Amino acid sequence: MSDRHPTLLQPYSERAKTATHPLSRYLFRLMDLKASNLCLSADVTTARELLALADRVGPSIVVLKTHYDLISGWDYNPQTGTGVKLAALARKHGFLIFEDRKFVDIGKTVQMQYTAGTARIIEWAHITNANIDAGKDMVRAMAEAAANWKARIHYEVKTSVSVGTPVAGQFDDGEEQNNGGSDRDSDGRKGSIVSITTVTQSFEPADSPRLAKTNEHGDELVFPGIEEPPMDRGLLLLAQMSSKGCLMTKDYTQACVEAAREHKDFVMGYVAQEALNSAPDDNFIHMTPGCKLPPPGEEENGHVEGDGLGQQYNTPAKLITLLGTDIVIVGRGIIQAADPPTEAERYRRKAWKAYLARLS
Ligand code: 6AU
Repeated sequence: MSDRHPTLLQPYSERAKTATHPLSRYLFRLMDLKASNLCLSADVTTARELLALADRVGPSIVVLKTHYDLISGWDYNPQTGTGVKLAALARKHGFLIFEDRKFVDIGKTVQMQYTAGTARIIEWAHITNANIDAGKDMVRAMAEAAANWKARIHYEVKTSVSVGTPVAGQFDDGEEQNNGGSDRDSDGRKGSIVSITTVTQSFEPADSPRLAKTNEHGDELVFPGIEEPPMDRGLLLLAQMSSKGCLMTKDYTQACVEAAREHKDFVMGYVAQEALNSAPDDNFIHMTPGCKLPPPGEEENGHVEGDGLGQQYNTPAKLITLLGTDIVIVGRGIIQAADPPTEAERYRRKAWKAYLARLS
């Protein structure tokens, strides 16, 4: 870690003023507002569980991380599907969506994987990540794809279909589809889940506050205290991994740092195990997985065992105060707890305390 880089001692509210990427500026402000530097890794297996978890844990987090490809019943409909429902929950609770896709391929392929195909990740995920083993041109390719996407939606014909803000317990589970229940339509969907109340067509700039965010009843909830995030998309470079025996070398990590500096308008920062800001004007954001707390009642900073499959864990105090990361990413530590929202609050408090300790 670059010792005592100025960003290690700066409050997130200050870093919000100097970060280059609009989404980073927004995220730092959100962290300050919610007193949270916690990302939930929502590694559950059904769309129903994912949406219910996002709704219950949303108040404690600033980022929700998905692996859409491990979710059964993911609904790909671009207007009413799982991505849209997640986006509504993100607006309601104030968090960003990070699809942990770990793109790695030639530039043309990653452009297509990012913007098209079944999942159309760019449409619903504010943030995604890339392993740049394939070379730095891949980052340029993704940056171009994101810029083109933003330009295209700027004046596209917008068909807005209201879906209402979902709440826990109301979510469809793809696995249950086609069971022929009487409350289902011919597609096997529960008629009560998605109520299409308004269809409008208009030409509207993407930064319009009205774009696809309101419905006839005006009942889509929006988190108070901050405006909605900018339409920009952001990339995190997978610079270091938490797993035992990881083959990423120092040279690879350094190449990530160079690629980030070359694409400040698209790269928000890193998924890494330590802070990588070293040049005077570096202000990249760091998110770190492999984070777990010892069970309540045990020594707070004690050793935490790995998962037996290569994952290694550190406490929020070590990762944030000592190693200088900004956001801790926690999956099983929260999901497997008896009450995930209570456990998420415990992680939020510890991670925030570790950040305050770093400042002082
Ligand atoms: O807290 P866990 O161990 O249940 O989950 C950790 C999550 C998983 C991994 O796919 C992801 O974090 N992850 C990543 C990411 C975010 O890119 C990198 C890494 O080095 N280690 C890691 O666990 O969803």
